[in-house]
Amino acid sequence: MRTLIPWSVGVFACIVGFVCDHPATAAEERPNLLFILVDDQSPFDLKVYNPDSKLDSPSIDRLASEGMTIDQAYHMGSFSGAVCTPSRHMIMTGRTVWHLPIGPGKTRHCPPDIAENSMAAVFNRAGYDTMRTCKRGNSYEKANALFTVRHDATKRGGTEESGSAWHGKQVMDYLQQRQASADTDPFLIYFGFSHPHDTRDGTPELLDKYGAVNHKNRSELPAANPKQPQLPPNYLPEHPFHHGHPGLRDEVNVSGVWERRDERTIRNELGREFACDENIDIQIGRVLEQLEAMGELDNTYIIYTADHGMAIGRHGLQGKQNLYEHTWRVPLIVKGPGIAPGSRATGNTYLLDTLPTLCDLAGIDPPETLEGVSFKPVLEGKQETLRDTLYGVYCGGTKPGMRCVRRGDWKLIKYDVLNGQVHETQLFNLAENPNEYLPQHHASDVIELTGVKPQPQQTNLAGDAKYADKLKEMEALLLAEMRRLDDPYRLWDQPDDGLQPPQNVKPKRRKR
Ligand SMILES: [Ca+2]
Ligand SMILES: [Ca+2]
Repeated sequence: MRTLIPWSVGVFACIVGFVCDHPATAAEERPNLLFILVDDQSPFDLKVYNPDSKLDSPSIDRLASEGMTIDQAYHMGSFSGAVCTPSRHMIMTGRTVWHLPIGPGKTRHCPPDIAENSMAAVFNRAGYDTMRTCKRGNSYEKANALFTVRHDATKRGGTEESGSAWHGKQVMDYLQQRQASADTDPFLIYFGFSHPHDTRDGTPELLDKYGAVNHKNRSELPAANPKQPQLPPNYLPEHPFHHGHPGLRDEVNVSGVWERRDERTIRNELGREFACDENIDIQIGRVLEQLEAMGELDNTYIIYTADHGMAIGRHGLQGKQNLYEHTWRVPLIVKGPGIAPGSRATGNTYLLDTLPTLCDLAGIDPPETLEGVSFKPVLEGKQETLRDTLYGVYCGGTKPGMRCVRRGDWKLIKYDVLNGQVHETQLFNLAENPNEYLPQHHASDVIELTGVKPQPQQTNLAGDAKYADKLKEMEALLLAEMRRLDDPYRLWDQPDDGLQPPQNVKPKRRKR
């Protein structure tokens, strides 16, 4: 009950000889930080972003009702099919996508010793206790290794030991050990999960709740079940043109889905996703209760987010390698001291703003290598957004790949893939068309499946002469962002700027 009666605890600490020059007061007490990162989750799974969702997530709902929900949080993108990897490097270093210690920018645009300014390093130096649990791999190992206590393992099974409960247990054990040893140092806990990333093996109870099965037989469809989540409103049986990454695992080889996009397959997979989502929510609930019991909850900032979103049938896609809102956006909910309960803000944040924000919340001098911006002023209600313009990239397949830019209600996506075979432009007004409906969503067979009949203006507006000026403006904005962020590529209808784009790295030949 430290936050309720700091004086008596301070005196107690003095008597038994802990750290004690003088009793700590609530104002002096440095906050704890609990950073929760789930693997592959669209914000639209969650009721706080999508009131139509069938997902039960009482713990996340609680964070939202006691804290702030940020509506426009994004990851900046990826130059690799493993979108997790650059995303997690951005989280760890607070640097932009082309300025990371991996990828095309690593030699020209990133200091060599950046791990020394990554999340755990910064907080260790500031006297925080740092602890981490997460999946293994597709991440920034050099930065992960710096957490003082670390329990990483990939847990995507449907049991306590093999699933999300294992990550929950690591945090519970850690908190209980702190309690037992009366450790009063502030902590930074990186509470990562391996789910809802596939394989989405849920627990039997939760699979049953969402009418899903761990479907393994490639030659059969999973059973239909009315308890399964409905098809997403922007579901399509196939994407209207090739996404540009042939043979991409997430689009052709996810167990239970493979290349199928039919209703039964997608609804079953969404049921599996929800079973995994709810299991994560249960683990968060346990940890919140433990913090409350320890008297630490009120002095802890809790940040909930995902490394990127996910399609699962939206726009006929299955994976995380696209720039539609369901995948480019991430959930971001923050509860903690000074944040108005039940508040919302637009935000316009990136995941690479995480480390600057954690430093700001903890009152730590941020390292000079950060390129993100603290969103603490947004959390305090002093500012609605951090920036006007948001940029996104996916180019883990054929180059130069996909790019997008958003400003206000307007969003542009461009595709330059398959060696010039695909040149596509999409322009959306997200206030009118938040689900990014395309002409294909207006087809009667699609409407019959989803039950959603989009309005005529809810479509790709790129070819509409009425919006020619807006299109030009957004294209100029995209080019300006590509230049500003050191994007090493240019699209077919952009000046080449004299760049020599990086060549595709050929995979190393395996020795026999
Ligand atoms: Ca991921
Ligand atoms: Ca300690």
